[in-house]
Amino acid sequence: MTAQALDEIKIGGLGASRKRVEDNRFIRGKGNYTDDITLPGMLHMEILRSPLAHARIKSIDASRAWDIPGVHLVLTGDMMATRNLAWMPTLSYDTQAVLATDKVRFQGQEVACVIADDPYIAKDACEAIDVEYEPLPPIVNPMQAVAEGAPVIRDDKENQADNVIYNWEVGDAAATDRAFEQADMVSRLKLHYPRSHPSPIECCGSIADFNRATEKLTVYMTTQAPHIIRAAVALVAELPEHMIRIISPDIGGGFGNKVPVYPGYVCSILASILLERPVKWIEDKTGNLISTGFARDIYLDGEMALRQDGKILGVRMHCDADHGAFFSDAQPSKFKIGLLHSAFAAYDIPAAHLTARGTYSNKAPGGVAYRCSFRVTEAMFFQERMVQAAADDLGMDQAAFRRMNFVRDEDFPHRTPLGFLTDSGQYGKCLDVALKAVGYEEFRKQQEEARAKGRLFGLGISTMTEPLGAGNSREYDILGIKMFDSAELKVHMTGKAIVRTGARGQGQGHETTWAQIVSHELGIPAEDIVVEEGDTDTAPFGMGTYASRSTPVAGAAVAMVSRKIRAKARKLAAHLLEVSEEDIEWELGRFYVRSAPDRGVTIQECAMAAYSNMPDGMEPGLENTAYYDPPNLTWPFAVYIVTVEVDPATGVWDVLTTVAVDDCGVRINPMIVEGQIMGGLTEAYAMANMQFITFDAEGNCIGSNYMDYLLPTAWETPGFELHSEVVTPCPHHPIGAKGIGECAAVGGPAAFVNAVIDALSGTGVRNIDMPLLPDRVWEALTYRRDVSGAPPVRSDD
Ligand code: MCN
Ligand code: CUM
Repeated sequence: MTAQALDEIKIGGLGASRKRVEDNRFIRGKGNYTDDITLPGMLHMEILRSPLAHARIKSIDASRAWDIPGVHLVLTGDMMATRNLAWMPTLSYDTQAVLATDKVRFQGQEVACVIADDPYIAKDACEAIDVEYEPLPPIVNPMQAVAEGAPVIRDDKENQADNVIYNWEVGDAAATDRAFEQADMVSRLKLHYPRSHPSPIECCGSIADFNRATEKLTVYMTTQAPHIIRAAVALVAELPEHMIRIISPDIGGGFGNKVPVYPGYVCSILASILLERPVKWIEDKTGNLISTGFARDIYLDGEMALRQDGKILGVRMHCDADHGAFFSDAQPSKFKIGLLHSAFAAYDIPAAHLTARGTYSNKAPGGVAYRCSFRVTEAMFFQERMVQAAADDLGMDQAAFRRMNFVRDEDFPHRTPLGFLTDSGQYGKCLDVALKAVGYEEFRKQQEEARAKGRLFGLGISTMTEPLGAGNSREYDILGIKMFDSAELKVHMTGKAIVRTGARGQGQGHETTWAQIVSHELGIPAEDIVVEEGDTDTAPFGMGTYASRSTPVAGAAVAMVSRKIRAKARKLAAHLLEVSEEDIEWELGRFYVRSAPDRGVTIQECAMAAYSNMPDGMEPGLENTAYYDPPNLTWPFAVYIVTVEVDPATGVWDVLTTVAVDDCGVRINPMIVEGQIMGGLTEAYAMANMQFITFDAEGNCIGSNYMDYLLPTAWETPGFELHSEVVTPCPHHPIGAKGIGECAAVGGPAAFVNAVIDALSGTGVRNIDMPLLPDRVWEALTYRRDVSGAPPVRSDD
C-alpha cells in the first residue's frame, strides 16, 4: 500500500457508520410515497369489505352506488369474472378471490370497488351497495377446520372435500423413532404462535395508470418485489411484459406486509384500463390490519428425546398451520410450511422429524410475512421454548444445556437434523459474551434471594442461527422463477456513479449501504454514488427485498459488478500508465505501477479515460451488470438474553435488561445493523408482551385498530444492550456479510417469553401463549396452569 491509498472509513466504505442518506429526505418530509403521487385526471378507489366471516352471497345490487354523482365505476366479482379476473393465482399454487362472487370467506374480504372523483365519494358509494348474505358457520382454528361435519370453506375448488390444504413432512422418521427408544427421558411442549401483523406505518396502495395511446401500464405501488409484480401482471392480466412498468417509490415500512399481491392492486389496474385514467387506491389502517399480510398462526407440538447427561438425541415436531381462506404464502414453492424445518439448526441433533398440516379457515389469508424469512420465526421460537423446557425437565442449567448441544466451531459445514447446510459460526463465543454482559451467575443468585422475599425474577435465553437470503437457485424458486438477484453499476466520466439493484428496500438503508460496498471495491467515495431501486424499467431483474436476502444476494451482486468494473478500469490504467496489465497493482481508489508506486492513476482518471482515451479496440464506457446466485443461504447467529420481574399480584412483567449478541459476519454499516437489531427487538417485545390479534366465534377480527392491536412506543420499549465483538465472516459471500434484517424479531420473542416462564419456575407452568398479557400471566400463576391463546375468544374478552 502506498501513502496515496484512501482511508476506507473516511470515504464511507465497509465498516463506516455512515449516516443514512435517505433520511435526509425522510426527516424533512420530502419522501415520495405512493400517496404523495398525484397524476392528472386521477380517480380514487375504495373497497367494500365483507362484514361476515363466512356467508353465501345471494345478491349484490350496486344501482344506488352507480347513481351517486362523481362515481365512475363500480366493480363487482361478476364483472371481474367476465374478464377472468374474479380469482387470481397465489404464490403457493392456490387461488384467491379478487372480488367475491359465490361466498365471502373472511371478515374484511373484498366484495366490490368504487372508483370516483375523490375517496370520500367512493367510500360513501361503497355503503350504497346492497349485498344480501346468507350466513354460514365460520371456522377460526385448525381444530374446527378438521372436525367432523365442518363446512367446506373452499367449495369453489374441484376435488376439495375438506379444509385440509396439505400434509407435508421432512426428516427421518425411523431414525427419530430409534432416538426416542434410546432416550432416558422425553420432554414435551405444545404452544400456539398467534397471528401477528407487520403493521407498517404506511398501508398498502397503488396508482395504476394505463395509457391507451402508448398501450403502456405504469403502476406506482407499495411492493417489496416490483419485478415479481410485473411478471404477475403480465401473466394474470395477459398484458405484454415490456408494456408494464412497476414503480415502488419510497415505502413507509414493509416488514413483509408488502410482499403479497392484493386484490386492491388488481382492481386499480383493471379500473384504469377500463376508464383510461389513473386510479389511486390507498388502504386505510383497518383494511390493512384485517385483510393483508398476516403472519404465523400455527400450533406447534413437539417432543425431545434426551439422555440423562443432557445430550439431545432427537426431536419430533408437528405443526398445524392456519392459512386463512386462501393459501397465498409467499415463500419458496418447494416448502409448504416455509423454512420451518430450519428449527434446531444451531444444535447438533442426530435425528429429527417434522410433520405439518395446513388448513383453511374463515380468516384473512395469512401465514408468512412479518420479519420472518419464511416461518423461521416460528421455528426458532419453538426451538428455544422447547430447549428451555427440556433443560428444566432435566434440572440442568439453561446456558450449560445449550452449550453442550451447540454445533461446535470445528463442525462446519454442518448438516442440520432437518436438512439444511450451515457453514459458519462461533456459537459458544457468542454465548460467553452474552452471559458475561448480563452477569449470569450474579443474576441467578439475586433471583434466589428475591424468591425468598416473594419477588419473581426471571431470565430467558434465546440462541439461534437462521437461514437468510434465498436462494441459491438450485433449491429456491417461486412458481418456478429461480431465486437470485442482480446489480447494475454505471460509472460516469467524472467518476461519479449510479448503482441499481433488483432489491427494494422499505427503510433498511440500501441507498446508504450499497454505496458503501462500491466504495470498498472501487475507492469511489460513498457520497459520489447514488443508489436507485424499485423501477422495473431501469433496475435489473431481481426477486425483491424480503427474507433478509438483500445483503446476501443483491449486496453480493453489488460487490461482483464492482469487481467487473475494476477489471476494466485496470485495462484503462495500463493504457494510461503505458505498462502491461500484469505490472499494475490495486490499492483503494488507485492503480499504480508495481516497480514505481508513485506512478499511478485514480479510479476517477480511469473513468474519464473510458469515455475519452480508451485503448484501441476497447468498448467505450464504464458500466456493467452482475447477476448473483449464492452458493448457500447465509447463517447469522444470535444470543438474546432478557431478565424480567413479574408482579405476582397483577401478572404485569417488566423488562430489567436485554442483551443482544449478533454475529452477522462483516457489518457493512455498523450503525444500520444496530438499528435493525433494535427494531427487531422492539417488535419481539411487542409480540411477546402486547400485540393481540384474535378472532371471536363468529370470525370477527379482534385487533382491527391501534386501540386493540398495540404498537410499542418509546415509552413502553425497554432499553437494549448490543454487542458486536463476534464476527464470523460468511465463507461464500464476496464481502463476508450475512443477513441481519430479521434476526432479532426471529430470536427475540423466545427470550422474553422464556424469561417470564423462568420467573414462574416451580409453579409447574410450562407455557403461556403470546402475547403474555398480565391476565394470562396472573391466571397461570394463580391457578398453576398453562394458558392457551387459541381462538375463538369470547367477543367480550
Ligand atoms: N447490513 C449491513 N451489514 C450486514 C447485513 C446487513 O450493514 N452484515 C445492512 C444492509 O445493507 C441493509 C440492512 O442492514 O441496509 C438490512 O439488510 P439485510 O439483512 O440484507 O435485509 P434486507 O435489506 O433484505 O431487508 C429485509 C428485512 C426484512 S425481510 C424485513 S421483514 C424487515 C427488515 O429487513 N423490514 C424492515 N428490516 C426493516 N427495517 C425497516 N426500517 N423497515 C422494514 O420494513
Ligand atoms: Cu417474512 S417478512 Mo420480510 O421477509 O419482508
